[in-house]
Amino acid sequence: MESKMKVQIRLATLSLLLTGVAHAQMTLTGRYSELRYDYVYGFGGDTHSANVPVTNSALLSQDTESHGYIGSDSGVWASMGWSAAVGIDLQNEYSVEGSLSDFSAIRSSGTIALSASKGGVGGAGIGGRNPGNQQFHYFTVPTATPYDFFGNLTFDPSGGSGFLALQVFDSIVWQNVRFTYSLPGAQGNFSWSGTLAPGSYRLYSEATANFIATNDVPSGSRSASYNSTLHIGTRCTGSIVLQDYVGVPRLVTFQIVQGATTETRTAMVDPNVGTYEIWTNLSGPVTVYAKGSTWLRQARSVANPGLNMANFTLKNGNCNGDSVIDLSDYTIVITAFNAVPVSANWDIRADLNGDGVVDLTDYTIVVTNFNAVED
Ligand SMILES: [Ca+2]
Ligand SMILES: [Ca+2]
Repeated sequence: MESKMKVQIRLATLSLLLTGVAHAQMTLTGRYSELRYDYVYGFGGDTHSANVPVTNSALLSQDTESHGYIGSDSGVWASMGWSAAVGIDLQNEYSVEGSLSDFSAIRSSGTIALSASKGGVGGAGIGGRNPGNQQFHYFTVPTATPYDFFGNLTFDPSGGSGFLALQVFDSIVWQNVRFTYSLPGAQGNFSWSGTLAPGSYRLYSEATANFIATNDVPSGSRSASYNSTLHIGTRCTGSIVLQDYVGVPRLVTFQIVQGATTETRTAMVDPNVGTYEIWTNLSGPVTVYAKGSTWLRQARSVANPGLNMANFTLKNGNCNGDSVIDLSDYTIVITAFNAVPVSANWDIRADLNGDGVVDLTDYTIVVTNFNAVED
């Protein structure tokens, strides 16, 4: 007879097999933003200076920081006029796709732009540095996971610099997994892929710039910017047709379902391109659902998520976005019939084909697909 413990182990193994591969959740554990600038401008007793940091470590799913300064002064010294001026704009933002405890992407971007000028004996200098425009995003990876890291870094080499780094903590220091210093000129476009081992990681983004006006170069401006997207998980692609539609790109929501686990992802779909790209932390058999604002949800069974995993053709006519095309949708089109965006009865949900007018074309879409239901 088997012992009670052996039976429990067998049951645990069985339940693992039934639920498939465990869902690996990526957790954003920390965030830090700093916008810092310093300046000196003026002359003699009319000199102005400061070193201003603006920091934020609130952990949110998205945030934007911006800060700026403009200053100028002028005067007369020994019968000669002088002037001095500085200006700076700093902004950064980030967002995670998914939730803080189960994200699939971190997007980070930032800019710095500054200028300084002087006349006569005046002096002016400004910098966004130490660090300038900086962001950290800390996260944990529980199991070996693929990633795609792409973006762009630009700066004026005569007075700016910056970098983007994907780093892992080796229990003593942060080590670079990917680093834009490896790019030609240490800037430009980059697109890297690989696999992250389990561990603690951070995305480190920074841009700096500075300019000091001199007698030789009495005025000037400098700038730097970065933007990056870090996708965690397996990249999944396929074709998607937004039926009966000619308008601008639309957001499609995907749900990737395995047992009790559901991941929600979104992708902008350009009807002229007709493809999608999403990332998942699931492997093994899944059901993938795709749904657009006025398109019915469609389901596809996928043996293993990845490239070319499933193609969708979404049926249009679901004005109210529920699970069926019926009288409610018909009524929305009839109520807005003949409307254009400036009309009193305009309802964007009724312009099913996205051409800017509610007319017979939209009516026909509802009538043709009448009574269709979602997967
Ligand atoms: Ca409906
Ligand atoms: Ca229309």
